[in-house]
Amino acid sequence: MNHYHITSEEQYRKAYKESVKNPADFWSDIATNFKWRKKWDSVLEYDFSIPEIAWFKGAQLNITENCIDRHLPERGTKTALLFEPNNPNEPAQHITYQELHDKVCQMANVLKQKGVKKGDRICLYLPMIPELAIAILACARIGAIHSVVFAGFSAVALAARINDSNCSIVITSDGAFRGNKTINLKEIVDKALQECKSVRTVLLVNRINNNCSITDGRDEWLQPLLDTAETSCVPEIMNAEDPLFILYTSGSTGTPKGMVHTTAGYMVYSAFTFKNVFQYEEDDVYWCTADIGWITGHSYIVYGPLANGATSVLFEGVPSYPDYGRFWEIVQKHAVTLFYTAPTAIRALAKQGKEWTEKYNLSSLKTLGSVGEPINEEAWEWYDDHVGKNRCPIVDTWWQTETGGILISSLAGVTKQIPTFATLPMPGIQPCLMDDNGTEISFWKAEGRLCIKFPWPSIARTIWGNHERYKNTYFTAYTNTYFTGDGALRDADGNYRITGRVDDVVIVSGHNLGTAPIEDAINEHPMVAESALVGFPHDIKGNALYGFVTLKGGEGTAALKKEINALISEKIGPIAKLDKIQFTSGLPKTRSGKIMRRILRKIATNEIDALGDISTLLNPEVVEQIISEKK
Ligand code: 6R9
Repeated sequence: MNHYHITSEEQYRKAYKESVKNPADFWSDIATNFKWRKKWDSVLEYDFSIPEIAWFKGAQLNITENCIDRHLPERGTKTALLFEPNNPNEPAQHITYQELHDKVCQMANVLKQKGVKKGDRICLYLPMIPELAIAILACARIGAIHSVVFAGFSAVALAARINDSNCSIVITSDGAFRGNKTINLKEIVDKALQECKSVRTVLLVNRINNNCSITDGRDEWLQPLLDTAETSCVPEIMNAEDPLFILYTSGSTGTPKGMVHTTAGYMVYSAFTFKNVFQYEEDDVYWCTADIGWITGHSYIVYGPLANGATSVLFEGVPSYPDYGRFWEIVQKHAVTLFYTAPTAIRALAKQGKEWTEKYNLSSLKTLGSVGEPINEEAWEWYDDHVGKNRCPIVDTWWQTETGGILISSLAGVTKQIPTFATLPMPGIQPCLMDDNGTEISFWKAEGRLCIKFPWPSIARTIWGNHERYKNTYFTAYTNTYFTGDGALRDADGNYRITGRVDDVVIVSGHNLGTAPIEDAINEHPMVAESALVGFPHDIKGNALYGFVTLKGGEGTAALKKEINALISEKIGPIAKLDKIQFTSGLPKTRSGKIMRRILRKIATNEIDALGDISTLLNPEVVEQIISEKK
């Protein structure tokens, strides 16, 4: 039976069972929903000890034929990308599948004119504008490997990523609109390229009409080249395991890891999960608020939705501009039915009160999604009450850059949702929990380190240029198992609740202390805005706890430290009391809102020479300050 669209809990159970019992049959059935130039010889070959993983070996295809061409007969005039600009007064753009086809082909032809060949790496450093999605697809059309770098990253971070994979071309823009700011992207690129020898051409999108500098022989405006390029381009025939893209994710040692995703498995899995998690139907208007610079944007703005022939909204701006009603205004304006965002955005918007959600008509919404961090109960309830009006299922989707697609989530309205639980694995996903001794926990109700025992089609195949690091990071902690780096709790029915990164666990006097619940206790103090805990070596206890605490106002006194520890004693127990408390004006955070405990850990252990690249942080300046104020 073909399980491409799972519509009942019973069918989910059946599909899941089949996917575990006979993965090859299960995935080859799913794969028949796509267009192949040549069928595969084998569905899966793998060996986690090398590690080597190959899905649909021997098959040939082009992912853009699946995301664009095959939709043209029936959906040529349907909107593929719905672009909503930063400025609400600038008209939205509806780019149909036919137009997308033509634009992608033109961009692909320009790249070819510039000498790009299959396997070349192209860096895309662009704001959230249609050209970014088009450039991604243009690379895929001709078999070039795209490496998207989030356009909020600094010149240092950009240069490191360009150099790591030796990109020959950078596609960027003169600038970006972000809320009430304009950002001079070209200036950042110019600075980065002083350190990059591999780049021979820079192609420029004109977005903000500023007078940016042009380096003769290297920089060229894109539009005139596009205008004269053909609107058809024969797709390059790719092997199933040819690399599709590289996407950098931060690692615990500080240097970014270029995760490599390949073609066929990634396509099949991102499309399959998009369809089922969101229960996508033909007339849906789907909006994922992530930036395409993250994996969420790759899989669930571009590839997954387009492979299903969906209408995908691309939003250039921010949730707070021109005011905190912007998201809800867009939902109303485009009658969005499926909405996917992050807990950090939900919390930020909840803080602004319900006047904003009440001001707009949100009745088009059918399903809500969350991704990026554990969603706390308060945020979950607010999302459910004020956005979903208690009538939209919420899918809490757990996955990673490395996994390529959603691994654990409910299926909207089909399987049960439980607040703060990601719930059940997707078909084909075999999670397990490991105890502290590295043994798989055999009973259901348990807490441990989350691993995946069996490959799935969209698992990253390597780290660009460093297969050894790939092996060490994901496949050596436990034999024959992919280690996620996350901790999880499993209930008696097999539902998973992700508790956070396990590197956020500190062992104090032999007690395994998760930092999250202690931070929650600290944050209950009325003066505390935020806190982050890390471990540092202690002669007797092995490790002790170091707390970085930011206040809403007022002074960080010795008396306040006492109050904080009293609160921890009361909520968690005296074992969890902090040995050191440092009051800070802020905490180092990633652009997606994750606190960088790795940096705080280095500060706490006095390893400030080994901080790694901190320029990608939202607030790098806060690191200096924390170091200088440390006693
Ligand atoms: C997709 C994405 C991956 C890490 C992951 C985990 C955390 C993501 C989550 C979640 C709890 C969820 N995470 N989704 N934690 N519940 N629904 O975010 O990829 O940027 O690589 O981050 O994010 O800790 O290991 P990436």
